[in-house]
Amino acid sequence: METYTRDGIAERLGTRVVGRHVRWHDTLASTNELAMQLAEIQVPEGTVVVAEEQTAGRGRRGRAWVSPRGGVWLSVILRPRLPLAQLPLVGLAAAVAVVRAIRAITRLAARVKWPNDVLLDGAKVAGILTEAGPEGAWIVVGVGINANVAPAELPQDPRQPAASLADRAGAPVDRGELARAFLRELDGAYAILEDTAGPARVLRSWRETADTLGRTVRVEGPGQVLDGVAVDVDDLGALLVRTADGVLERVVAGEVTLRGLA
Ligand code: BT5
Repeated sequence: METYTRDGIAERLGTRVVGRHVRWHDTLASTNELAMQLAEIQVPEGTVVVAEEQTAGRGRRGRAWVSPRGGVWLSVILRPRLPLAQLPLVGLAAAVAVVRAIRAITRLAARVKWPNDVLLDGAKVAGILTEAGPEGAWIVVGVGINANVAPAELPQDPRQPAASLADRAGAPVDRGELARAFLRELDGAYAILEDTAGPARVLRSWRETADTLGRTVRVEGPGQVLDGVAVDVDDLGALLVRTADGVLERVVAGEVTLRGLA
């Protein structure tokens, strides 16, 4: 039975915050765009916006996110009681939640590329876009997972190959199961994040699922290109890269290309 429906998600979740309200749309420009408007008009925390298809799906820094039917495209509205500087941890927690959901439902060994891309054997299967309101009053966590998207519908960029779960698993993925697994994982991580020891625990789980650490990387932009070894993330989620001259650089934003094992 197809449970990737509003009721199929809303009625079976059993979460604390995430997914308390679910808004279902056939077509939207972008679930993040609508979720940000809803966040501004004070809809309850945990509201999830889902679309079967996005006509103007957004990636980071103005890039487009290809979102045909068959994927899981959703946004979660949160109001974290966290200092502004710690908001990036919400994105890292969401990436871990996506990886765990994919592993649980498909058994595929997904991993995270810093900060929050989800890869399978180097191909991008999911992406996360977090967008925050003034003073961090709210944050919208937008997640796109290429669940049952035909490979031919995905972007063909040799620098960053894309893949879908169905293609890699050899069978269609149950999107209801996948979305519920993700929302439950995010709900758990979100509860953890707000306790005192939470950020450290979230970072520990991020490190366990990361593909980036210990690798030779190139980090591009804004305004710089850096080559080095990704040694760790700091307590705010910034990537620490040791360059050839031994300097430890702290990266808060940029595109990482994985080169090889250090
Ligand atoms: C991301 O951006 O990875 C964040 C994507 C977030 C999408 C979700 S869907 C629900 C919610 N509503 C939205 O409007 N957005 C969020 P970035 O790292 O900038 O990656 C974008 C780049 O990935 C593009 O420039 C393409 O090269 C590539 N790309 C685009 N669509 C893709 C897809 N479906 N699968 C894999 N790669 C894709």
